[in-house]
Amino acid sequence: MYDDTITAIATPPGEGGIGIVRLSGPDALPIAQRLFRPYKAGPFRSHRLRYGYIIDPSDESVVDEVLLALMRAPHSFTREDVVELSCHGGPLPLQRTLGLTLAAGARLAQPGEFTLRAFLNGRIDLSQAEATLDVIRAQTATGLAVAQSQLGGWLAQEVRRIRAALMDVLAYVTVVVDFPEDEVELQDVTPALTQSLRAVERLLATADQGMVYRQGVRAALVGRPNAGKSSLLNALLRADRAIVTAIPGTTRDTLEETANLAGIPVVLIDTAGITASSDPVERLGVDRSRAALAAADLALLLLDSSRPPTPEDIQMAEITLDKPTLLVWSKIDQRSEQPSAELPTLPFAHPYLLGSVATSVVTGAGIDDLARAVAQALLGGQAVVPGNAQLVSNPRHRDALDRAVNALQAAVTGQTAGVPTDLLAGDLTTAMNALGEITGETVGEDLLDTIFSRFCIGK
Ligand SMILES: Nc1nc2c(ncn2[C@@H]2O[C@H](COP(=O)(O)OP(=O)(O)OP(=O)(O)O)[C@@H](O)[C@H]2O)c(=O)[nH]1
Ligand SMILES: [Mg+2]
Repeated sequence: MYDDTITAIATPPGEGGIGIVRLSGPDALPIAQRLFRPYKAGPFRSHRLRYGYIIDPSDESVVDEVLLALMRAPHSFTREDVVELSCHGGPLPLQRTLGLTLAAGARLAQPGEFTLRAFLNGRIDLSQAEATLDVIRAQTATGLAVAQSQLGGWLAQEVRRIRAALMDVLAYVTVVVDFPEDEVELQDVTPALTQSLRAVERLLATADQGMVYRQGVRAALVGRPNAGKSSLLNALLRADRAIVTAIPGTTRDTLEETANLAGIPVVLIDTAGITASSDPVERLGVDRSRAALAAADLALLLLDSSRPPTPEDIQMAEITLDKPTLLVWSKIDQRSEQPSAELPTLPFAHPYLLGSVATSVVTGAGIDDLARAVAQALLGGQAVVPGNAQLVSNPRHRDALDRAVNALQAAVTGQTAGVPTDLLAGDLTTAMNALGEITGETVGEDLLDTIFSRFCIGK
């Protein structure tokens, strides 16, 4: 437990209905009482609201009319005494109230310090602390479900269960190594190791999908001028974001906007139609388009379905050859053929072509199909989120699971090959430490600093 009391404005800057100054630490209530004048006299009880005023003790002036909430340790977010002062949500009342808590003896909190205390005081583990940030930053409902699920602690429980099983094996191995003269009955630990290995592998197998929901992905719209890229961007966003005209070369600069495609936050990048033009401005745009494509996870290659592919189309298709690509036949409302008539095929093989969809921004045909196709492409064909949303979604966790798998594989291989038992202890310790990094049982201060510095002040 800490002996100092921290304070911060917990709500975002700007104007709002209310804004909250939060205090946590042993002196949270005494400090608050130095500036709070209750409307009615009476005791301060935990989890009860008190109505009153913030008073500047230097001149007795009223700073704001507020509600004070007291949450006594250990029944609070940090497991310390917490006081929340709900002020009017303007910069001045909040800044002045904050200033008065500082003058009364509190210290300004570091970014993420409330959550850090919740972690260090054992209320949540590190994966739950990280999940609080994911909840705040979730970009889609599915991303939020994944974050809430992790906040609920399933990952921590699963990791602890696997660590406990490995601890049993390690204890046994240690006895065999340290006290060989004792007649410990030799057991085959391979089945226990294999079981743990499979459990870690099952977690790891969810990570690619989980990270897509948490972090989102980047998809670049490419195609020759006038293919309909900006129109498609607007249709997927359901907003008139990009300028659309019948003049080829309308889009000069790349433009990014996040769309929610089947629960995945997808940053769509509209690009300038790449041509061999000598117009210097357009050439700059073309360079940016190539850069946008290079940094994207997926290419949406647009071909105008109402006319046969041109050499420019082929040139465009060729620059997508090293990217996972979805082919989009645009403007199907303008085709002279029957809607059921076959679309032309690409006149060459594309090694990473994941499928094709025909769309029209005029009739809306194919737009939802395209969103689903993008999701399918990004999730390796498994677009179904489990009902409990239990997916590993953090690269740090994936990296730790990866190292645990490697160490456990080495342990299993070693056991099978009859490697001396003391070497097994090393692999087991490596695996357990890697798993402990997820829950925070085996992390150093540097890593904690890195993780919590990404939080906002007041969280
Ligand atoms: N009928 C029809 N017209 C479309 C469709 N999509 C785009 N267009 C038209 O095609 C023209 C070009 O559309 P844009 O979206 O600006 O094309 P672009 O690929 O962004 O073009 P640049 O920015 O020049 O590279 C405009 O006149 C659009 O109205 C469609 O699905 N059906
Ligand atoms: Mg455009």
